[in-house]
Order: sequence, then structure tokens, then C-alpha cells
Amino acid sequence: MATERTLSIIKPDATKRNLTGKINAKFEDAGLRIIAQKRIQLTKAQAGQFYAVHAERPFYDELCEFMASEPVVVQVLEGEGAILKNREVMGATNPADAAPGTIRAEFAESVGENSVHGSDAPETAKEEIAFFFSGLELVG
Ligand code: IDP
Repeated sequence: MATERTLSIIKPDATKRNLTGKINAKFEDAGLRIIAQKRIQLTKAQAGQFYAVHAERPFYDELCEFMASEPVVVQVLEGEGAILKNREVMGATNPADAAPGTIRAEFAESVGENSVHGSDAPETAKEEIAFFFSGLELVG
């Protein structure tokens, strides 16, 4: 399997509860290397731009408010099959459906406030990494 890069976001519910280190340990234990990372405060407009694909969904406004409510940690994870591997480590969107041991099963508070974001495909990973990072910031 090829080495891939994926965009991860540790969301406000998790940064607020000081869970960044515990979540990063899950990534590293799974063989994902954190090759870029920064803590930023999104505006609601920036969150809206990032989640533009969900603009028609009923939860869009609530999602953008939430993502701008506290700082987030944006990061690039690298590893063999990193996109799918990260989705496995994250667990299902709704923590009630997430497999035991996954980040969302252990830490998420609700389907909306679910602790982490991860790219879902190679094309979106590329776009999402470019949304937050320049090439010089990626140190593999
Ligand atoms: P994903 O993050 O597992 O890829 P998506 O369906 O792409 O899930 O949804 C993006 C984000 O939108 C979710 O992670 C969650 O924060 C939020 N979201 C999804 N469904 C709901 C919902 O039914 N109510 C509130 N927020 C939701």
C-alpha cells in the first residue's frame, strides 16, 4: 500500500478538554506520523469555507458555529494507507456507532461534537491539506 497524507483536525470539544495529547497518541500508536501540526482559531466564515460541501445539510450552521467556538489543532498525518487508517482510528461519525477503542468511541460527546475530522479520499485530502498548510510546512 502506498504512503499517503491526510488532513486531520482535533475539534473544539477535544481541545477544550485537553485531549490533544491523548488523541495524538492514538494516531502514533496506529503508525501515523504527525508531519505538520498547528493550533489555530477558525472564524465561522473559514469553518464554512472548509465545510462548504455540507452547505445544504441541516446541521451546517451549527457545525460552523461549533468549529469556530474554540481553537482547533490542524495536522497532516502520513503513513501507509493513511486516509483509511485514520478513518479507522477515528471511528464512526456518531460516537454511539463507533467501534470500541476508536477516538470517537472514547472521547466524542455527540454526532456533531465528535472530536476529530479526517479526510475521506485522496482528492479531498490534497485539497484539505492545501487549505491549511503550505508545502514548506510539511516535514515528512
Ligand atoms: P465525518 O466527519 O465522519 O466524515 P460527515 O458526514 O462528513 O462525517 O459530517 C461532517 C461533520 O458534520 C461530522 O463530523 C459532524 O461534526 C457533523 N455532523 C454530521 N452529521 C451531523 C448531525 O446529524 N448533526 C450535527 N452534526 C453533524
